[in-house]
This record gives sequence, structure tokens and C-alpha cells, in this order.
Amino acid sequence: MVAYKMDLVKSVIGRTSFGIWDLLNAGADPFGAAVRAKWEAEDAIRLLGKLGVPRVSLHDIDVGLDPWVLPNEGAMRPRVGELKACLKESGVRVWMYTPCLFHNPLVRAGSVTSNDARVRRMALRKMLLALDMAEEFGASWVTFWWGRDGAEVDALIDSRVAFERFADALRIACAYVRKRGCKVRISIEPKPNEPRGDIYTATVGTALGLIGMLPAEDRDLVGVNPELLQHEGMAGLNCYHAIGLLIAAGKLSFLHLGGQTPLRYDQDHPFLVGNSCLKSSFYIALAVAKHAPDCVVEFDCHPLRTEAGDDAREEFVMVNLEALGLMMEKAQAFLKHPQVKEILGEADSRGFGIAADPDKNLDAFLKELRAETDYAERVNSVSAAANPRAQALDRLVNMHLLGRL
Ligand code: GLT
Ligand code: MN
Repeated sequence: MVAYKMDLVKSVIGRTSFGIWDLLNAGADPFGAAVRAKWEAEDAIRLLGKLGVPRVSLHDIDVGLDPWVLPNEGAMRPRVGELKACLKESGVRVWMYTPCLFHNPLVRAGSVTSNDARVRRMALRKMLLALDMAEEFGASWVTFWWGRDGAEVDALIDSRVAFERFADALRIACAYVRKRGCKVRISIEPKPNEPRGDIYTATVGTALGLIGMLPAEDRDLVGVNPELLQHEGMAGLNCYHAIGLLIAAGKLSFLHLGGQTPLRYDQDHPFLVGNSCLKSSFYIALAVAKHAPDCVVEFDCHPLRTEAGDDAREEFVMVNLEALGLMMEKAQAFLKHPQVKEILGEADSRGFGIAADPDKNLDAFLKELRAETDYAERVNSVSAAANPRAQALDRLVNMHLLGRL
């Protein structure tokens, strides 16, 4: 039995959530069969309750609520009741509800971006039904991950039309939220590829661009949940920049977290597992510690396939919590460290060192901006005086992460 560092676990558990699919995952991959016992949704909810995790997110398809395999909507009722009872008993609440728009053969050439209006209609219907279900379960978010909306053969779908089709569906979903007076908000989850050769909503930037296509009243209802390190990391993108962009844009709905080696398939390793996770994960924790203290962190990953024992799932939950606690502790301590503070000083300041406010008096601002007329000389003097000290900071990051600061 591992003696987990419970102080670390306790320091973060209240802000966490787990995708139910993390725990239902039995370890099957495209090359090999399941290695862990088959679990039902209730088993997963009970484990989270037992360990004190306050939230879980539900996929319609994982919890017996996939409208595409049920005869009608009425057939969902009894199952909703069963799940609610289990959630209540376990003291776990639903954080996010998500319609599976990627499993059924129906959406093999796209869901809301399909060229076939009948498919688009069914996908939209499923999206709206997910909003109803989220409301029913008291969830805060509905995530749309359009994992089958993409291409191997770009001749099939006009890429401009594809994005217009997303915007059409999102506008209707937003109007529906407003009409119903739902408390639920919508979150887009980007991913660059897998299962499609290329997925349209590829990156955090793509998702923001799509939100920007919506009318202002709809934009307020939609955020983005990045999956870090996995989804941005698969494309070799910088996860710290992705989270920074979302926070600056006020669009970070919540975080999906896990471990990933850059430029590989979607590994969904537990947080901090993998040879190149440490620094990227630290920087994510730094962004959360500094700017997103209330952000819910949802683990979207699964136990390693090497772990087949009865306690594999419990261990998975605990190591993720402990690793998050560790990284948050590291991030907070780094921010407080005198050597770091000494180097960074006022590094986070904004503006241009000009007294006039450009938003209030642009002329005065421009006058000051143009006052320094000694061009080349000033370039040289400012450049010589500037001392960003990146190397010194990297040394401190390394010393801190490896316990010598
Ligand atoms: C799927 C995917 C995840 C998404 C889920 C929510 S579906 O499991 O791998 O990254 O978050 O739509
Ligand atoms: Mn995810």
C-alpha cells in the first residue's frame, strides 16, 4: 500500500473532478485487449465518493444515456433516476455533461459539419439534449468535443462551410440555453487530430476563433476547456501559452489535465507521467496558481495499461491528486521565493511607461510616445540596459523543481 502524501491530496481535492470515462477505461488500446475488470458508471461514482473527490463528468454514452441507441427520450428517465441516486449517496456532483459525437458510425464523416443535413440535424439534437441532461443533473458545463469533425480528404467538406456549420450549431445551442434559462454553460474542447486525420477545432486558438464568429450575446455563454498536456502537446504546441491565452481572453471554462509526451498520439497518461512532462506541467500550475485560483481541474486521462490490479483505479485517482497537489505547492512556493521575486520584480507590468492614458487621450499619449526622437541612440542604450535574465530564471526553475532551491 502506497503512503500517499495526504497533505498534498487535501490541498487540491476540493477543486478537482474526474471524467467518468477515466475510471471506466479498462486499458484496451488499438493493439491489445482490456487488462482491468469491466466497471459500471456506479462503480466509478462510488470510488470517487469514497476518496472524497467532489465532482465527476459524464459522457452520455458511458452512463446508459446515449439517445442514439435508445428507442426514445422517455427511455432515459429510469436511468437518470438511478444515476442521481448513486450520485447523491456518494456525495459527488456532476461537473460537466457531454454528448458523444464521435462513436456512432452515423458521424463517421462529421457530426454538425457533415455534408448531410440529416446527420447535422441529429447531431444538433444530441447537443441540445445534452444541455437538458446537464440541467437535469445540475451540471455547470456541457462540453462539445467534435472529435469526428475533421478530414482525411479535404475535397469532401469545404473548410469555410465547416466552420460556418459549427457556428450555426453553436448559435442555436446558445439561443436554447437562453430560452430555457439554463444555468449551464457551453465549453469547446479542442484537439488537433485523432481520431480524424485533422480535426477542425484543432487548438485553443481555433476554439477562440470560432467563438469570435458568434454574436456578442452568444460569446458570453461559451468557453474553452483545453486538455493539457495532451491535446496541445500532441501538436508540439506550448501548453503554458495556451492556458495564458484563455485566461487573458476570459475564456478558460475549466481544465482537462493529464500527461503527454509531445508530438505523440493522445497518451492520456496520469498527470506528471512521462519523461518530458515536468516543466510544462509546472508552468501550467504556475498559471493556475497566479491567475485561476478557482479553476476546476478535471483529470482527463486513464490508468497506465501496465496497471491491471484491483487497486489500479484507486491508485490512479490518488496519484493524480497527489501530483497536482505537488505541482501547485511548487508553483506557489516559486512565486514566493525571494530570488525569483528579486529577478522578476515588476515583470508583469503592462502599459508603455507613458503617463497619458491612450484610451482617454490618444493625442497626449502619442505626443509622449514620439517625444523620444533620438532613435538609434536610444535603441542602443535601452538594449544595453535591458536585462531579462532568462537563464538565471531557468536555473531557479530547475533548482526548485529538483529540490535544491
Ligand atoms: C473523449 C476525449 C476527451 C474529451 C471527452 C469529452 S470525450 O473521451 O478523449 O478528451 O474531453 O467530450
Ligand atoms: Mn478531454
